[in-house]
Amino acid sequence: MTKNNTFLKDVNDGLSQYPKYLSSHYFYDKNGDELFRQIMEMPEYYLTNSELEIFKEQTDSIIGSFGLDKSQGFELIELGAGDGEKTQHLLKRLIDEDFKFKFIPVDISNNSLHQITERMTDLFPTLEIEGKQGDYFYVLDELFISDKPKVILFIGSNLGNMADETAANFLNKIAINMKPGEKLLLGLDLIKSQDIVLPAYSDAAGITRDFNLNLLKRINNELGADFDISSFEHQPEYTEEEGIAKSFLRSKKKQTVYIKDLEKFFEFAENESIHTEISRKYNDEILQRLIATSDLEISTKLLDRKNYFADYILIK
Ligand code: AVJ
Repeated sequence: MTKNNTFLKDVNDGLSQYPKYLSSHYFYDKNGDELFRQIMEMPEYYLTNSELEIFKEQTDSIIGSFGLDKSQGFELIELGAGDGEKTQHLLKRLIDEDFKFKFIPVDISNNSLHQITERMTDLFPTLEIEGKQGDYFYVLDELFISDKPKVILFIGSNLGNMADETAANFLNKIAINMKPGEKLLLGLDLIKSQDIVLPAYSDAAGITRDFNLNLLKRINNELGADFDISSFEHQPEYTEEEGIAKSFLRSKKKQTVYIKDLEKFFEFAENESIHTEISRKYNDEILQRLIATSDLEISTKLLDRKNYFADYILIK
């Protein structure tokens, strides 16, 4: 099936079920990539700065936790690399300290991959870099073909977009590919109070709103739908008890939407919402539960000064 057919099928399935659902996976077209970059610069979106602080100020602890031998080459694989803002601090220190390694950023977006490759090549002319385009869920096996030692980075709390069962399966899939002693650096946003988390998903400038609504624009543009964007509203939810930020698109009125490529109408009741995203927040117990059936163990945990975010180093 072609990529657009998968999109078409997922949209059909998601809008035919109750409650309606669309995967946050589809946020990231060219426009969505740009909006997410802007979200990361919003003052309310603390995740980026918290993890950036860890990468800047605890670089030596991160590298120490990898337990690498300088004389031996290794591959540094970053899943969902994005713009590399945080990773550049790690790369710089590894290069300064004379580690021999190849950097392999993996991203679904060719656009992001191109930008990160350009950025890192500019910053570090001697860096060996080889990007890999694809959904990390599916390209994982191909990344482990070489027998070079590996360090895997999966940062930015990207895991949080997966339901716990999917996350556990994914971590297990990574673990199966790792060799004993190899490390996975997993960056996770921590459970904390609503007054901190909720604004991160409802910034005052409205970028997160546009990011969520962009999904409907994409369906209009790519599948010939007639969503009236202005009659839908971004609706974020979070409680500390549950620890999961959720985003919805709420229909402000009763309306019908036509999707040409499906030759089908979809009805929306007033206030009916489409569930579009989960952003799970974590603590040690939840992570322990996710890795319980894999061969991974927590070896190090690094926190930012506010204790908002954690980079866990997991060892197989
Ligand atoms: C890229 C998955 C970490 O869930 O916090 C940001 C995406 N969604 N604002 C997150 C996102 C709305 C982000 N991750």
